[in-house]
Amino acid sequence: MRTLRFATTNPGKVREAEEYLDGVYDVEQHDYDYVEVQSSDLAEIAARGAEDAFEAGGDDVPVIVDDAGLFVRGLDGFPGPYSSYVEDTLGVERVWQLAEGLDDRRAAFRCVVAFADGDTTETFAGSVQGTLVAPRGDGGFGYDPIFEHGGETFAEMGTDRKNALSHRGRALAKLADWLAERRS
Ligand code: ITT
Repeated sequence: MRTLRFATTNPGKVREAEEYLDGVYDVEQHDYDYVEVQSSDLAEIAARGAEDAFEAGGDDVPVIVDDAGLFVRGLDGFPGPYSSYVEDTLGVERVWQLAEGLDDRRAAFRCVVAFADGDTTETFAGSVQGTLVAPRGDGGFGYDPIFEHGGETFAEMGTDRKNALSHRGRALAKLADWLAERRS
């Protein structure tokens, strides 16, 4: 089986990619804090990150990087590209407290998966719409407990079901199709 190296500090992302690419790619985590360029464009952050992580790997193993964020409509897209910083500082419970007072609690998860192998850099985007709710469920990671889609929060779903609906699942589907086409 071919190996894809997932450069991320977040094991939750790796679990989802492993399950999605199961049997086709061996996904190994490189716990590497890639250089995040200052940008509001997830694709630019992910692409530069994948190139940086590929160089850091020092071999020929292709690398993927995933840059994601939660975009809350009633907060003009906040926290967006700053979602990681906001989770670390405010925390998910306080993001819910901010959202609780809003008339419009719709939100989207967006993600861009970038692939780099030294020759080619490609990006694949995915997004999913949902509504912010009081925290429920103990699966998933990050903002999953407050993101509801189809009556359930992402933290109430198994990885399989989340992958079938989620921003990351959609981006991974595009990556998998592209990789399959490239091999044929
Ligand atoms: P790496 O950059 O090392 O991959 P990270 O967790 O910092 O790890 P991001 O910057 O892409 O990754 O993540 C942005 C934030 O959004 C972070 O707080 C995540 O927990 C959260 N997040 C990303 N994908 C998510 C998902 O599928 N469900 C819930 N929260 C998610």
